[in-house]
Amino acid sequence: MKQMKMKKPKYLDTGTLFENAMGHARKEAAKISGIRNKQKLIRTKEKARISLMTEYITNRIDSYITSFPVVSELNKFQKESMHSLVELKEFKRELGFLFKLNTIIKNIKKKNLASIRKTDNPEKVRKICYGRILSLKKDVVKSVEKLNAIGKKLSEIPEIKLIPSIIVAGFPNSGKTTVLKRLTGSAPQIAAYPFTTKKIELGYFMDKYKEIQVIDTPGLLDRKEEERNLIEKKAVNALKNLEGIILFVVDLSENSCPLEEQKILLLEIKGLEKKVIVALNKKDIASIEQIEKGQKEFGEFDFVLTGEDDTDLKEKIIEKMN
Ligand SMILES: Nc1nc2c(ncn2[C@@H]2O[C@H](COP(=O)(O)OP(=O)(O)OP(=O)(O)O)[C@@H](O)[C@H]2O)c(=O)[nH]1
Ligand SMILES: [Mg+2]
Repeated sequence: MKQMKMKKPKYLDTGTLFENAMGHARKEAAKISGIRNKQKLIRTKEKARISLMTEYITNRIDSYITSFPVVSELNKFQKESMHSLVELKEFKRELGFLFKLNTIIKNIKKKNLASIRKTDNPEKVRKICYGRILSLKKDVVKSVEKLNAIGKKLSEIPEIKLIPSIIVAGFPNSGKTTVLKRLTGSAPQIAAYPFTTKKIELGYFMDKYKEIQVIDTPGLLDRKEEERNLIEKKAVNALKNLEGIILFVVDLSENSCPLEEQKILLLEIKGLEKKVIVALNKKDIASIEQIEKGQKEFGEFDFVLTGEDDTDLKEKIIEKMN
């Protein structure tokens, strides 16, 4: 199954990184034997400790750095998702800073391995080397902590499957997530207040042997792009940059917003030139007048009355996909 994969940043625990590195080096170096000349044995062990200790740290930092996604390799949806979650400038600066610190550690290793060959006090050289590396610990920890927080935010970016999809959109509180749940059985948070959904949620249902993906988005208000909040921007990003049929959910009961205003939002979304299905939702609590008004107001679109049971909606989706 093809998927919009994105690298998942690793989490690096710096709490014990340096101490573990030293412990690991000490233990491994202690195993070295078979050198008769005592002076040579000591030198070999101290050399090994420098290499093992530094590599323990730099290998982990290297694989940590490369676990982060490369912005230039992302598609538009992922790039915009990243934008809405983290400050790109700060992210790049922090990653660059950690890379530099890692290079410094590698250079300290090289320099000290060179001087340990010439010295008659290898233990002293190893201690100086450890001291220099430990003096960088504070900076490494600070940088990794920032990157760990960034990585956690990035893990929110959904892995969208590249299969026939429905993108659910509409005003806050109109019932989008409820529709997702009724269609797919998936159960993200549903509540009677606006902006319950703060990120994109996915669900799936089967049409015979074909899997259909339902992409639930946060609520949108009918307002200018520049006035939209970060949560709304996630919805706009999905609507613009993902492939699929838009399922516009209308709150017939007008609890959250009058039908006319919901229609204006839909007309704006229509401009994206994607296929649209309208779900006239909450029919169970809407008055007959509201239902009639809804059918008239949205009559120019392919619509289905929904609430409680969404069998008709499923059929409409499948029909529209073929
Ligand atoms: N009676 C009735 N209530 C509904 C229906 N659909 C949703 N609701 C209720 O409307 C409220 C909002 O539902 P959600 O599914 O969270 O709405 P949403 O559009 O996802 O909201 P945001 O994520 O905040 O944009 C909840 O209290 C639901 O139980 C429906 O068909 N009938
Ligand atoms: Mg929701």
